[in-house]
Amino acid sequence: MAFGIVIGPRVRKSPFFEATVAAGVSHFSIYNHMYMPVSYGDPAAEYERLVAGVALWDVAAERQVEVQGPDAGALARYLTPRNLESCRLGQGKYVPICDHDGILINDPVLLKLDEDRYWFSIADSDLLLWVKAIAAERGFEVAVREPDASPLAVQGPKAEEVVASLLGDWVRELKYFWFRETELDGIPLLVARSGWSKQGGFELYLLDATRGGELWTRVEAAGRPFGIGPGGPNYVERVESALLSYGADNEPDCDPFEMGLGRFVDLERPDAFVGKQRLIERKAAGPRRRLVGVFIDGPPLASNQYPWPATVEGRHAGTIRVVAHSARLGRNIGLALLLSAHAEPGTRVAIHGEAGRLDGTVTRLPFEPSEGASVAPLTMPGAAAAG
Ligand code: THG
Repeated sequence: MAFGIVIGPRVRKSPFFEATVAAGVSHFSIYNHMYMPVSYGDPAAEYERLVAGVALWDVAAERQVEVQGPDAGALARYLTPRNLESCRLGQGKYVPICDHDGILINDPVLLKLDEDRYWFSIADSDLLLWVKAIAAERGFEVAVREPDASPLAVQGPKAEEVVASLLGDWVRELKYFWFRETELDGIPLLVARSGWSKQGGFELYLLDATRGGELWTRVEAAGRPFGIGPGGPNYVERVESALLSYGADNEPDCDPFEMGLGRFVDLERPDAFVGKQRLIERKAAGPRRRLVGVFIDGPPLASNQYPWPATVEGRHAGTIRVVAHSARLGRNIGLALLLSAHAEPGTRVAIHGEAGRLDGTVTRLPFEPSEGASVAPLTMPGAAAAG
């Protein structure tokens, strides 16, 4: 393609921007009004580092929405249908956020920093505006703001070695989604065991935006013996792992049940939360659509012209949101948002991509390697070279 994108002040730069340019970034996406690196020009190597080594990602675009004050906990509970009773200080939780109609409007990670201070580490929608409005309209006594916090992800099976060599062996004890504040030679950080892949790893939230270059350099140096290299949220791995990409996988009117997030919605909670009544009705009615997997026949596929329409027996059945060629599964896979009647595993769908018709088979998520191809299980990363 012969076009580019203008870099200007309206879209924000991450504190790691210069470091990523120096590291050879080739492609940015735009996420939360910020440039987010997604590739350094060698997708196969970037995938391989993630599943068999260790990768360094600038995910500062995962912006934080801070709520602080006597009503912070009450506001956090009011904002999500998830039950937060078990959320301890130092713990993170994946929390769908819905509007009053029960529609999914973001799917952040919530971090409980203190009894009166929480962060929502947000996906790509303007949650800050929403939280400010709900807090003010409901009279919650809180301050809502965007703190100076910019995650840098270290992902992959060797991430623990890298982060332990950088920060100490205590990081090995951090449980999934838990975090701790620390510093690295005076660079203030929050370290969490989390990240948008199923390969394991950490997110180092930089708490001083003036020190992005320094932190990047330190992590790269600590990672060098382990073969660290730059990357970004990896679209092939995330399709294989079926990690939800808000805005890509959903339509603007999808609810959490349709998106497979029903397990994070607690309708038995006695207290009020945004969208509760409509979520109760939606649950009772059953999902109109469902996010499912599809195995797509034919040679390796890629596209940048989503979504693709899908039909069953000539009739509209929904859309294919994203496709990828999975070397580990030895086949093309995709995520599809299909009308429930056509979302049963085994359903054959016709897919209408820009290069013509393709055929696929619906499968449940996460993808099961046993259904079809004879390949290594997904829990053994690196078993197959990335194509
Ligand atoms: N890390 C941080 N902030 C984020 C993301 C992140 N903000 C944006 C985006 N990612 C939020 N969306 C997700 C989606 C999925 C997961 C995390 C954030 C995730 N899901 C696991 C799963 O679905 O299997 C586990 C969920 C659970 O069981 O609690 O990890 O990545 N800081």
